[in-house]
Amino acid sequence: MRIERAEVIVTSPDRNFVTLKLTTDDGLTGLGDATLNGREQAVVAYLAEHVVPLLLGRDAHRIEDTWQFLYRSAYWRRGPVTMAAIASVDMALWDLKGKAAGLPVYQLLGGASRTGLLAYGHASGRDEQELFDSVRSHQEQGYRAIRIQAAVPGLKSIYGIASNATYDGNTGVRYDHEPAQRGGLPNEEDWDTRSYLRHIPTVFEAVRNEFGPELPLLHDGHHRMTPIQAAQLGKSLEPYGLFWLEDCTPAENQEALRLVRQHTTTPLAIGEIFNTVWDYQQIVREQLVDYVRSAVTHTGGITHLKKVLDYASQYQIKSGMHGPTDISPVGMAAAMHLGLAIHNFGIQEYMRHGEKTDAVFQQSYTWQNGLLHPGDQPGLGVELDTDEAGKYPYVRAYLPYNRLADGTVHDW
Ligand code: CS2
Ligand code: MG
Repeated sequence: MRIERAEVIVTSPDRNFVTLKLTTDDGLTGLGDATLNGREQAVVAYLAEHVVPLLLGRDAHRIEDTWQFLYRSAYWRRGPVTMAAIASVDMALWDLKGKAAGLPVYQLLGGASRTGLLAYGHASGRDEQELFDSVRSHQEQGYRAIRIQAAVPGLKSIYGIASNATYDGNTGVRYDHEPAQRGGLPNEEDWDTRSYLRHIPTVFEAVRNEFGPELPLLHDGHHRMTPIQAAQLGKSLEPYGLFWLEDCTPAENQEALRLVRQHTTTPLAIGEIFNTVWDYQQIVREQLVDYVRSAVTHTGGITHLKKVLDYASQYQIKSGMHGPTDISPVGMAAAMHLGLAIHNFGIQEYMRHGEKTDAVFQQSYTWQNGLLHPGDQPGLGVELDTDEAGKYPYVRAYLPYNRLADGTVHDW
């Protein structure tokens, strides 16, 4: 099964997506997601200029060898661009192998370890009422676990507050939060950690009073606190029994989490901006996190993320794969196949894509009673309609950034 064609397809239905499409000499096609929000064209160039020439004529069955070849022969290793490019090749090869075998990818990964995947959605609000409506709307959509993000008094705009915070079954309008803004320069947002630290515990107190103690609640600190501030927040949220506090502090310095761990038992999730097992080495070995947040798309594909999760499983650390709308339906499907097969599955993030995106990417995965399932189509179970994709040309888009009151640039 030799690779005869390799295409890098860029489309922008509801947002930009980069997809690698491989076609073999016996006419099978495989898809891989290579979307890196706000830096899409860097991965397009890496694939088109440097990887595609290396794939033509290769035996598509040799997934591990191809992974090692792309990782080691590049000489320059790791990083978001390289690992998204390798991830897309890896996903496309698993898709091809599944189609050649007539099996869904999860069967090739060892079969199903559960009947479905618990998923969480994003609820958010500019005020308490909007937040409560957003939580209820997600419960009506079947979500059994919900991430809570709230506006902070005194701050103009912060991460995670949707332009539309509810689903409308009549109009089909979905929860819409797309931080990357098209056609311009990055938006500058304001941030103040002390106001946030004062406000967020009051939000969780209100949500618990309104929705009770059982509902699993998650929160994303989005890399904005110092280790001691993260420890403070984790401690002040303990009474509300969070499922997890995510990205509580930037983790380039993995030791930073030791201080957080020393002060709070709130479960910690980290890793959506990590790209390789080496980013996790210390925090897993020292039991400094409880959930691995990496996405298949940004961590070298199914082959490499499975190694990260197998390593984490020795420490009883579970998966919590990244799944916002900037992970394409191909990347979401890959996450679901891996999530269904591994033992240490924790939870899957699931933001619903828009109608245009659903028309470009035909998906066989399902969402029922709060559980995701990748479906039983051979391969990954997602097909790309190139004509439909061709309707939506790429538009450059940037994620926002933060400045503190004194003008200092801060993590967004
Ligand atoms: C976020 C993402 O979903 C999450 O947990 O951290 O929405 C993140 O902001 C985007 O993926 C950035 O592209
Ligand atoms: Mg996050």
